[in-house]
Amino acid sequence: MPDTADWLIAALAAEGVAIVFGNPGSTELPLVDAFARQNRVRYVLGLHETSVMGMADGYAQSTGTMAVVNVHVQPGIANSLSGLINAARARVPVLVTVGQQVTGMLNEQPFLGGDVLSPAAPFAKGLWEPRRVDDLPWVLARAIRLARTPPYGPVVVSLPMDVLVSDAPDVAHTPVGWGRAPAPDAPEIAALAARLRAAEHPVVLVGDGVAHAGVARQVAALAERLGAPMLGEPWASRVSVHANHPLWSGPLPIFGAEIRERLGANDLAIAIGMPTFRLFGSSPGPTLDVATALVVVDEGPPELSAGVDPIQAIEADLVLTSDALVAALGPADRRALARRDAVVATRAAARRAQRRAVPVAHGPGITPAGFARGLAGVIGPRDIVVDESLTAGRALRTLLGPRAPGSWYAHRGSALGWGLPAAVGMAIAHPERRVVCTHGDGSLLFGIHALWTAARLGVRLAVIVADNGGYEILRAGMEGMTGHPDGEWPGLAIRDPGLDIAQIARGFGVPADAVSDASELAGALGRVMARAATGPAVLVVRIVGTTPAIGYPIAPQHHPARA
Ligand SMILES: Cc1ncc(C[n+]2csc(CCOP(=O)(O)OP(=O)(O)O)c2C)c(N)n1
Ligand SMILES: [Mg+2]
Repeated sequence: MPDTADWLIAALAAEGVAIVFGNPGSTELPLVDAFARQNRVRYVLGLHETSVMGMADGYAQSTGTMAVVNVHVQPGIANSLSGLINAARARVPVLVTVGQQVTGMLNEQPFLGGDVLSPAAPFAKGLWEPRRVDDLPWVLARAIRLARTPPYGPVVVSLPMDVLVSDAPDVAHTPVGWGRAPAPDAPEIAALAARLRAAEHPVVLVGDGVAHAGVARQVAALAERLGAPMLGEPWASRVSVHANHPLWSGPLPIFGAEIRERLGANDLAIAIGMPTFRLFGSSPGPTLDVATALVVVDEGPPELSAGVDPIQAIEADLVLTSDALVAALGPADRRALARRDAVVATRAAARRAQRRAVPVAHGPGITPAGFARGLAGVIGPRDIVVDESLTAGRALRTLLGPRAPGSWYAHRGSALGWGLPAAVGMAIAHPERRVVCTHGDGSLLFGIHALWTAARLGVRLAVIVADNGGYEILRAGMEGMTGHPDGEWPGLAIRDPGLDIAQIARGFGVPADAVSDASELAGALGRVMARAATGPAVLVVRIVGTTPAIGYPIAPQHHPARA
């Protein structure tokens, strides 16, 4: 007679789940045993929960499916929290199952039990602990449906051991499919179309939600009919609209004061599929000038920051809403065509200037710009790029030029250690494509365990590590905060001893090289890319030179060190 663990795996298979990413403990042994009894759902082991969560995140983001994770009791969920933060921020549907002690023992504070839900509560859309086997079917159905209802996000289900080893529920799981946001109201669409038509200088703000909903074409059509520039949200992690679109004008900045300035000439901004606005920190004054009206369109309640007050908010399905808006707007009028020509001309010139502004390296060392230039020379349009390279890769996006949706992913959450595991998850999902992961040395260490899974599965993955000996972004932030370019601070450098990342990678079973001479960079990059055609490979690039000072999350005039 199959037990509940078999039932659970069959239920996941019925939902189209092909892989469970996990790290087991004794509470998970019945499940691990059940995995061995079937071949519909694969168990992929990660050696730390940061890797498990990151792999699931990358897998889900790049396939547009829900990922499933299994971790071990309180320590497992505790180690998963950084991944939950990242998944929640990036609106990734992930079902996290977590082992639990026998329910009857929970009040005794036993070794393997405790509250596994509360730690995840700030990040999960919903959390459940079925205490009777009869509760598992409806809990699972509700959890999966909620994760897959926009805005997507992680959900958590605790799996007590006594439930897991019970006889299976006598109902088979019926797939719950995907939820959709409601259709927009026709009068709302008409009112918005009228507003957009009346605007003198409209601008379209494009969030990651556009990529999630697959409405790049409609959003570009909207911008074309308005003759309006398209700007990406701050901290975008996806290519929402193909960046070679002539109206694409790059991302918004990350401070409110900068956004106000950037949108200062626009009397109407329409923000689609994004928070308005997720800021890096505080800056003086409001985020939008009174002359810039805002309209928000998203699949859930608008995520507004302080003082941002939209004149209209539509909470509805993005496909239906953008289709309806394009239809309601009709073809571009003369004013829109004139605006379009002006935007196209300034954008083309700005793009050329941006590329020219990336410094050309001189001397034997590899500078951040040299690193980015080298990479841009070897990354192809079909490669999937996963970027957590922070300062060293800053120019990469500009130099790479336009990327198609699904070929560039960046870190959206704030918890380091997403990039490498996410890249491994994407490489598992897309064996037909090469994945290129660009990473900082400091951030790499947070998710380093994923290298083992990459080696174990032999995925086609090139990991290029910018080794600048520490946390350069924090040093640049310290320079911005204190005005001192070369002070000595504790906690910002990884030196004495430095890391031998190539050696660490080899320890995980991944071939690795290091390069420090600019004249050897192109050759070394060529070799790691060639190696990645058949399995994972690492190249450590030693970086010289610093990056310019960056803004501190509290504007300098509020900080005593600069006052
Ligand atoms: C889990 C977690 N811990 C700490 C931080 C703070 N933090 C942000 S950036 C950073 C350093 C990143 O260093 P590296 O990846 O080497 O990039 P670099 O700044 O050198 O370009 C740190 C420690 C964080 N964001 N997440
Ligand atoms: Mg670094």
